[in-house]
Amino acid sequence: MIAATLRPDAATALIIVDLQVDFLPGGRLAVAAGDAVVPLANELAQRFGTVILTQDWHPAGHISFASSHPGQVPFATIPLPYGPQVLWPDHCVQGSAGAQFAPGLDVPHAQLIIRKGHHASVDSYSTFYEADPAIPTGLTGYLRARGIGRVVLMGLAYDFCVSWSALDAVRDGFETLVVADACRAIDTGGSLAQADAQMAAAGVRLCRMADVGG
Ligand code: VGL
Ligand code: ZN
Repeated sequence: MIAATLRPDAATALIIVDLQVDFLPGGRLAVAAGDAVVPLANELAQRFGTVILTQDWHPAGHISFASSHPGQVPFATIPLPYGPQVLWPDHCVQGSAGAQFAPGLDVPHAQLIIRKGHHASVDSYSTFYEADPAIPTGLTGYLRARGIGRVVLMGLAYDFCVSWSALDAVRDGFETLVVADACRAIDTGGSLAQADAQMAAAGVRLCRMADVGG
């Protein structure tokens, strides 16, 4: 881990990734100890003026659901036109209880919610680009228009939506940090080791809660 300290300023945004009921213990795609990061999000958010929430937001029958592919099972990987796709249990269906934010999430000053994965035939782990990288969410333009040059990410899951978002943030020229102890991973098929390697190679900096000043 590359330690980094930072003081959030007007050019820094916090992005809280997918703290939703379906990713918490008891949810449809539960991340182990995912609930542990909810209070960390609340605490971290107090240190930032610009806070963005992301929300996984799939239509029923989404292409990332194993149930949409007869004979397939969750956590298998299949080829799709935009690349390999891990198949998941049905989760974060638009408007469902599981798609709501974690009950303990308390970030009333968040200014933007990015919903992603809403195209039926394209998944979107990243909050910047869908799995088809030709489809942007618009977040880069929003951040640029507000003079944001640095993003700090935390949330669920470290090895999917957090790391893919971090890699795209670097690609679009943002200084990018991930608060590692405020994330939890799914870790399927080597995804955790791969996320670590890709983020290190791309120049994503990892830090801890204690490194983020107020
Ligand atoms: C996520 C798998 C499927 C995530 C979302 O939030 O990391 N993972 N959809
Ligand atoms: Zn999803």
